[in-house]
Amino acid sequence: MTARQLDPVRASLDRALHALAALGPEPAEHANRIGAILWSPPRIVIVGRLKAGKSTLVNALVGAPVAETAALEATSVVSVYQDGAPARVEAVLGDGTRRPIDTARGQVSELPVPADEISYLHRWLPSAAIRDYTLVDTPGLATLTSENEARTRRVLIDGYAQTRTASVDADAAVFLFDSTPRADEIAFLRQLGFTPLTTLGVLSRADGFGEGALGARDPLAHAAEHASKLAAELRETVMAVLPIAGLLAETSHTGALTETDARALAALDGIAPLDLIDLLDSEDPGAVPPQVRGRLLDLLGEFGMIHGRAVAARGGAALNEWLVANSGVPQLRGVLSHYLGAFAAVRRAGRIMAELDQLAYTHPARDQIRAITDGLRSDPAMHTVVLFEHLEAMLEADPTSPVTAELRRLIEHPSPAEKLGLLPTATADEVRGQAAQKRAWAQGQALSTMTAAEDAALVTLIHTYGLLTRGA
Ligand SMILES: Nc1nc2c(ncn2[C@@H]2O[C@H](COP(=O)(O)OP(=O)(O)O)[C@@H](O)[C@H]2O)c(=O)[nH]1
Ligand SMILES: [Mg+2]
Repeated sequence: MTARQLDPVRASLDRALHALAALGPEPAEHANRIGAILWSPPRIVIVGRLKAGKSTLVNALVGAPVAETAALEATSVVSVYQDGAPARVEAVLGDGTRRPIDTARGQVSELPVPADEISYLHRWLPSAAIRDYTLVDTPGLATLTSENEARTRRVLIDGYAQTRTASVDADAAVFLFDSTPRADEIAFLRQLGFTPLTTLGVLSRADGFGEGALGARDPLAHAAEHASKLAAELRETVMAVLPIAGLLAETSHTGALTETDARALAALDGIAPLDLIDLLDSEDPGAVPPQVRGRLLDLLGEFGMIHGRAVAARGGAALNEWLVANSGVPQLRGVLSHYLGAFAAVRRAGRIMAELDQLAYTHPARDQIRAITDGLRSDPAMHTVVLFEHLEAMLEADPTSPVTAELRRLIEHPSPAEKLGLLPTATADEVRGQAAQKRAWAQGQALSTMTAAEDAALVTLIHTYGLLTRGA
């Protein structure tokens, strides 16, 4: 593994684990266990109400129809999708034991034991799309079935505290809602314990937003406008809100759309939208037979059928491209890999620090281990990870403290100017001046802190502003 190109954070943690392993055979076992966390990609969990479009989005992101969206038994358990060959599925039971499961073209039709005994399904499939992060599909919350909600909670929240073995240990969340999220959904999200930097909002089913495909307004544009309003309202909970038409993305990213489909859709051109929707409900034989119309509706939805017809005349490839462009998924992928995935990796590094801290308290070799963790915390490569630890602690202790806001800004932005709340065009002198001011402010705050978390965070803030003052 050391031959692999390491990012600086992983390289530092890897060195620390090697130092731990060098302390003896028993510490080496701990190093291996913790190393498994370091070397598996961060996990992004998809949460939201039943029928919000979670599994559809997973299929679109993975690029294959792997997540069951019909009312199969498997939709009622948590599934972890990880890059790996050969494609296979295991059921992880409550006690951590694993059972292989038969699949038909990747789909699970039958569970080997009752859903209640399964903590989650662990699914491997070779897919470059999930190389950098693993996706976790959940059954859904606060809906018709309280068992689904209980299962989601158990594996994400309760499972974590009780039995580590049967928990999925997610590092970030994508929160799907199809209108304005309800108070209980936001409460659930807060309970998951993610920071706003590791939580992304998705306004799903954008193709049917507002009055839908037949309304006076374009639903995609309407959804985009609503999403930016929600992003401002939910600023304390999510990093952004993106509008997504998961169905359009699933159809175009999984290769479900054929040339024949495009031809059939093009043959429906010229019919007024309202008449087209009526036709979809009827058994009228028509130029395009009812079962073909039904298939098109499943693939494209009403919006895709009405507005895709003109594009379909140019062929399947053109229609596919149009679906991708209107789905919002390319933008989502960008945010997942550049922001959410990156912050999830920071959180994962923080979890490794926490594991080492635990050993530094409990292990007989605690003094040597403490030296390793102290070394890590003063390593410049680990700076963002340390700030993130403080942010998590502050969100719990005092989310509205100005210290919390400062930590968030420092982590969120890559450039020194923006880290300090200046415009990216600020001069080096302005940056140094602002850093000095912030440092003085933090020193003042440190004289009368409200909580232990704030006390500790301010020590790090003073150090950070000090570095920025010196232009580091
Ligand atoms: N029109 C439209 N339908 C969608 C979209 N996303 C999901 N659906 C449909 O909504 C239903 C529920 O989706 P599913 O992904 O299983 O929801 P889950 O319960 O959150 O996993 C399925 O019939 C999907 O085809 C979307 O973006 N647009
Ligand atoms: Mg589902």
